[in-house]
Amino acid sequence: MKKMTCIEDLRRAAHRKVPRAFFGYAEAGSYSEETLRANRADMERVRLRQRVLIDVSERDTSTKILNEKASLPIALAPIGIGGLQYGNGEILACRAAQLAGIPYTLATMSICSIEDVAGAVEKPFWFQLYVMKDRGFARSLIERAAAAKCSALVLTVDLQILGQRHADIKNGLSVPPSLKIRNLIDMATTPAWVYRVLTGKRWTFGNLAGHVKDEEGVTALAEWIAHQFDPTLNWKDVEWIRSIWPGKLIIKGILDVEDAKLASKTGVEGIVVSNHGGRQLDGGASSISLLPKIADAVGSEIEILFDGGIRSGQDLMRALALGAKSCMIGRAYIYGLGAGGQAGVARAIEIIRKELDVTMALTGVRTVDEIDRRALVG
Ligand code: FMN
Repeated sequence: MKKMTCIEDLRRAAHRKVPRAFFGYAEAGSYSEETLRANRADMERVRLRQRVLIDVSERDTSTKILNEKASLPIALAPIGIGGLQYGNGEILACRAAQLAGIPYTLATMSICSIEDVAGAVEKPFWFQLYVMKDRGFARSLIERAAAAKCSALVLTVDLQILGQRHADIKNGLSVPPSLKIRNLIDMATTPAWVYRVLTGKRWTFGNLAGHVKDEEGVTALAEWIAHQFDPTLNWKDVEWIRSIWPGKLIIKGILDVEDAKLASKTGVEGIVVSNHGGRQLDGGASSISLLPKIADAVGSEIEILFDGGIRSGQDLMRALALGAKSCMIGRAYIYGLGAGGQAGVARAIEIIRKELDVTMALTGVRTVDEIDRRALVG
């Protein structure tokens, strides 16, 4: 893994090792992918300010996220079917995060279930919730997360309806899934991937087991899920979840100042400024372009996390400078997972740690708390 010097190296390795359909799933944005591209393009436009002749011999990348110590201002974002990038992927990513001293978020739509992960790791992790039409199911997920001692609930609110990702349709991953001969040929070129996935704990949605009869198979399950995303979801549901989840609650998918103000009045501990990595509303703004306004409006009332387009420690620095207290990374670690399982995720985190450390030194900053807009040009 040492030869992997940047996230792009991990991306290329994952491209070789993960079958096309599943690598394409991780890469894709919705529709024309304008917002996906804007996340990166706008990130790169934020210019860091070079400072010199400041004693930066003692530097510290550690911080607190929601009042818990973290060795870096990042958490691993929830990634649906992450376990199909590498067998048992969620367990491996969670272990890498915990060894590195940062939070890991397990997705509702994970392959390994809440209980699979809880039974395989040492410390509590975060759980991401999609509130489905079947509120009894949502409640049962919350109860399972509490029983597994999850330390935060991340409520994703930007998927009341699924944004179309063309790549998934072309690759046979839409609903109903229709894997074609081409998928099988692709898989034949990645035998190590096939072996790991087939010998892993599971290869379908672990948290949803039992929701359709086993004999009805993956197609029925995928259809059940697609009909369960709930367009009626509203602020009353947030109140309801707040009333039944006693732990830390984070709303993920806020991209508007008005929504951020409403969120700050609900009693949640944090929000994630996010456009779901460009996978939902296409044609919308990049998350980095909206971060400063949201941070100015509610940053003193509620903890602000950020995601979208972070591929380096420099990007992390940009987001912190624009008002995020910490960030989530999605594809940056998923590439690592596809490239090398736990070691690949660990490598992704280490790459970002090193880059942040060097960037702090070259911008004259010694601690994460010191990072603010003075670290930027203009
Ligand atoms: N966000 C969720 O809240 N729940 C999910 O199940 C989920 N699945 C995702 C699957 C993939 C392959 C990707 C790339 C993102 C997914 N997201 C999901 C969004 C991420 O949590 C995060 O917001 C996004 O990846 C951040 O952008 P980045 O990939 O540029 O870092």
